[in-house]
Amino acid sequence: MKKISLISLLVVATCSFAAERPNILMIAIDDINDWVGPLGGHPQARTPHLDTFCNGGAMIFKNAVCAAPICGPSRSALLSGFMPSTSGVYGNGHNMIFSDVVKTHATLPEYFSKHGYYTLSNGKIFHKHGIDGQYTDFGHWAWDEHARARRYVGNGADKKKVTSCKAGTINGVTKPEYNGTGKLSWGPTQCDLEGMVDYKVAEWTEEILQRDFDKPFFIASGIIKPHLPWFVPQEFFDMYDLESIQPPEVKEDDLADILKPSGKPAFKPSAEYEWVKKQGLEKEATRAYLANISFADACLGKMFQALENSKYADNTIVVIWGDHGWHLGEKQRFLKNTTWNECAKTPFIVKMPGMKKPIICDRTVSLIDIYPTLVSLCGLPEKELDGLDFSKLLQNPKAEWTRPGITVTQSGTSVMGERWHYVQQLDGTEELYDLQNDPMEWTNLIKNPEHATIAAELKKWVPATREKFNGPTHKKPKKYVDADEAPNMRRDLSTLK
Ligand SMILES: [Ca+2]
Ligand SMILES: [Ca+2]
Repeated sequence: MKKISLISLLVVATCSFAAERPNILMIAIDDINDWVGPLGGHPQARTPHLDTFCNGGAMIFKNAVCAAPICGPSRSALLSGFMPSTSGVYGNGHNMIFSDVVKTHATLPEYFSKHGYYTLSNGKIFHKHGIDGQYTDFGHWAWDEHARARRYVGNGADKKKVTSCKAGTINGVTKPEYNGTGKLSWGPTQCDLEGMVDYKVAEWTEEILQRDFDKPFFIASGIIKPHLPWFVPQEFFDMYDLESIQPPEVKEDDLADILKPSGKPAFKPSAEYEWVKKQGLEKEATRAYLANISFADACLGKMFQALENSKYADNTIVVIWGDHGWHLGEKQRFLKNTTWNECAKTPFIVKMPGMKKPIICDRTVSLIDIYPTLVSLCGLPEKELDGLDFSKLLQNPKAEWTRPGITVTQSGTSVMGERWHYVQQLDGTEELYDLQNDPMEWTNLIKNPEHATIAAELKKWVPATREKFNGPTHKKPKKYVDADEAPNMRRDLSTLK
């Protein structure tokens, strides 16, 4: 008898509560660093829509980090709620559905489904994986409704204007001396804004926001740019004057003070960096990345407008995150997957209903904290996860916060404090930077005795153990199928914690 009455009480409580629960619009942006207006990472970055959105009321986390500085592991950590060191997901080849801890725990969207939300996604939210070389796992199994904007031919580059390191092509001209190794490529697309996949995701978001829902919703919309290749419509390249573009300042001997315990240099310049330098393309590369960010911003603008025009404008929490940062020459490299500032830090912005002005928060939150925080903000049952609930920071950005931001790679750990940044590689290489006086991380202070205490304090946060990944190796399928053709992998939510 007692059991029945408890259940009926819970049902009543859940129903009356459901009406007051906020909706969630979560927007992911792939490979975006802090070159956006609200973060000020590049003085020339133009993100008018994000600027307006933040000026209208949002919290901007200036020192937010990713759990891992590359797509798959970063997203897996955010969506599972478990750090790479807990799940064993360190690389893009590691599919979290084979991780022991993820097998028994609901992912973020599954947990919201399980507790009365209707969940929907489009675009890149989960990292896609091939299974057995046969079919594609888009993470579609985690959502009540999953759509996937399809690729269009016009999303490709205009061949007459493309630049590609591997193809040895610069501004449409191919010569043997242009050849390089690496992944950089950019240029205008054949289609305009309306033809782009990311714009289709924004249009889908707009349509969804016109629907009626009988439950609170959790919408996740994923923007792929500024992920390579940097192919966006010409109008976004035209927003920037090439001659006056300012590439990041690079110190040519920057890596000389990062030594392995053996005394040998721990890092060397990357192939992409050498190619850009040799070809004198610093300005072009910087402009291409900025153009891609402005394109992503245009897609964001469409979604912001759609939310504002909808009946959900006043009861929806908006969460915007980039999955990790990106190098554009700093530390003599391009791309991602490093433990430095440029890569570990990532844009992270939260708008709560009722926020009316931009609020800066300096606390070192992590994307791993999104899951427990949304659970708390939406009144779902508390769940044990690796992240911390930062909802108190949304009330008071100066509230106490003792944990640094921790970022784990296959080969090292970054421990980000508000001022000090400690980095350790598995081979024993260590770094310490004073971000207040040296934001570019040019001077490694690890050998400086007066900083030994601060280094030792931060070092305590390096994960003591690292789970190994036990799942099968990623096998790329012959063809990535569209989500609606992918097999049904939906999990029984009642069996998941
Ligand atoms: Ca990414
Ligand atoms: Ca240095």
